[in-house]
Formats: sequence, C-alpha cells, structure tokens
Amino acid sequence: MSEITSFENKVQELDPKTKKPPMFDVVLLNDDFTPMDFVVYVLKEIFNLTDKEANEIMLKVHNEGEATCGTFPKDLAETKSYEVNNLAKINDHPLISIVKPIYD
Ligand code: TYC
Repeated sequence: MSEITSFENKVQELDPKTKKPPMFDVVLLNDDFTPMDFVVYVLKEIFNLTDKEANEIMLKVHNEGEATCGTFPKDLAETKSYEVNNLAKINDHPLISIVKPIYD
C-alpha cells in the first residue's frame, strides 16, 4: 500500500467534516446619535474594511436603517457583534449590531 493511496483515503474520510458551517450575518442598525466617523472607525477596526468599504456600509445603514457588515460562522459573528456593541457602549454611543442566521 503506497503512502499516496492512504493519503487519498484520508481525504475521502475527512470530506463530510469539511462541510461548510451555518453562517450568520452581523447586521448594523441605524440610530440618530452615533457620529458617522465613529461608525466608520468601528467598521474598519472590527471588520478590517477599507475606508471606502466602511463609508459605503455606514451610509447604507444611515439611509436604509440597517446593513450587513460581515458574514461568519456563529461564534465569530457573535464575537464581532459583541465587540461592536462594547466599543459603542464604552464610548457612550447607542450604536448596536445584531446577529442574524442566513437561511439558504
Ligand atoms: N444616523 C447616524 C447619524 O446621522 C449615523 C449612523 C450610521 C448611526 C450608521 C448608526 O449604524 C449606524 N449620525
């Protein structure tokens, strides 16, 4: 039995475990008080977005009421949402994000 064959067998055995995890959106909500600059700062800091991407998402939230800032497995989505809400809270802004499951 060659090493290549046993390697190929391992790949087949692992296949079911490589199924994609359920994904969750982190959704940012609008409010009338959080400064736009602070929202852009949070988006860049927590979601590693460019200045352009962060400004586009901030304006979408401002104009439409909410927007998705990223899509992640459950634990990471909850961590990022917590980081947004905590950063807002310690800076005395009412900015809130929520986590929504994706149904597909
Ligand atoms: N609506 C806010 C303002 O006019 C800006 C804002 C944008 C607040 C996005 C929250 O998630 C938000 N200052």
